[in-house]
Amino acid sequence: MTLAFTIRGALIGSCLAFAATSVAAEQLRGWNIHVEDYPVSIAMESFAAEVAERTNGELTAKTFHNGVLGSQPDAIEQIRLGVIDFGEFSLGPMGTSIPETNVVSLPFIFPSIPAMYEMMDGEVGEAIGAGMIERGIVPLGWYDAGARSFYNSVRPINTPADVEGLKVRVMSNDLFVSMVESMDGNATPMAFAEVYQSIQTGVVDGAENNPPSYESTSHYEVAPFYSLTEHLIIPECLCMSKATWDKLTAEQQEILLDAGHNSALLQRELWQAREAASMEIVKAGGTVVNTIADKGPFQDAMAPVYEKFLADNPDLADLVNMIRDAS
Ligand code: BDP
Repeated sequence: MTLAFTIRGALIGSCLAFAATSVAAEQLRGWNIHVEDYPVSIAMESFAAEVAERTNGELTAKTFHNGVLGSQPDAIEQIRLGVIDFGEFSLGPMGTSIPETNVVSLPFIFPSIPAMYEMMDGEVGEAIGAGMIERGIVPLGWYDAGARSFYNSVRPINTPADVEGLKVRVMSNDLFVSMVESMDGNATPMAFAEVYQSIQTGVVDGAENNPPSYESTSHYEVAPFYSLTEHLIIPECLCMSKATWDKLTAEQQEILLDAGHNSALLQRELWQAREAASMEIVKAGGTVVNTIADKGPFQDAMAPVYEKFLADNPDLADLVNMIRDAS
């Protein structure tokens, strides 16, 4: 099953029915939190170029990189309202407004990154996409964000006990707070842009992220212990505001879906190279990287996170099981 095909599956009966018959030339405004040479950013530029070319300039797309249009939680609300037309988001902070996206924020839910791709390109992605569409966000392509690991300025983490007492910044979503608290750490939800200074000034001891974000934000300069727990594999999404989407013609919608699909393929390829390059940069910068000999104790420590999530969201148990059974 191809990615564009499954997203079309989620769209059938909802968005495609709302196509306009004609629109005036329009420039779409796009949100991106990352620096310009980041894999996400390059793929968004390629998306914009394809859209402009294939609509003969009738539809253009301008991406505002570096988070200049605001923090991610705010941008997610703005895209739902149609204030921002498109953007590239982690499904992590989407969980507070779109419950289905929360299943991919459960620690260790995907056994590997290839398994995540396969599931997001199939039924799991379709179910999550349907939840997003219902709440005003149309997914155009699933992007890779690798696996997130802990880093801090105090000590390497080898077991859950090493997290005890550490002040850890998390993305804004209660799931990540309970993830850290289940290891007796202190979790602080905070905007991405504030993390560097907060580590530097000791407001927090560290955070958790994938190698490209750890490197591109220079967090490694202030939190030089990077422990490869790989506890979260959270896919990302190039998405469109449904309010904007509904104003486009069916032909334009098809072009956006295709361009979104193509940009995702490019982004996934760029991601692999950037991950390796980022690891080299942080090591050369003096980061102490450690692998985790046994991730079992970390996985076991997450039992209360799953229990609470399933108790609070019984209707999402099927989706959680769909991922677990496919693993
Ligand atoms: C990065 C994601 C970005 C998040 C950031 C974070 O690509 O969308 O905002 O993590 O931790 O990996 O806030």
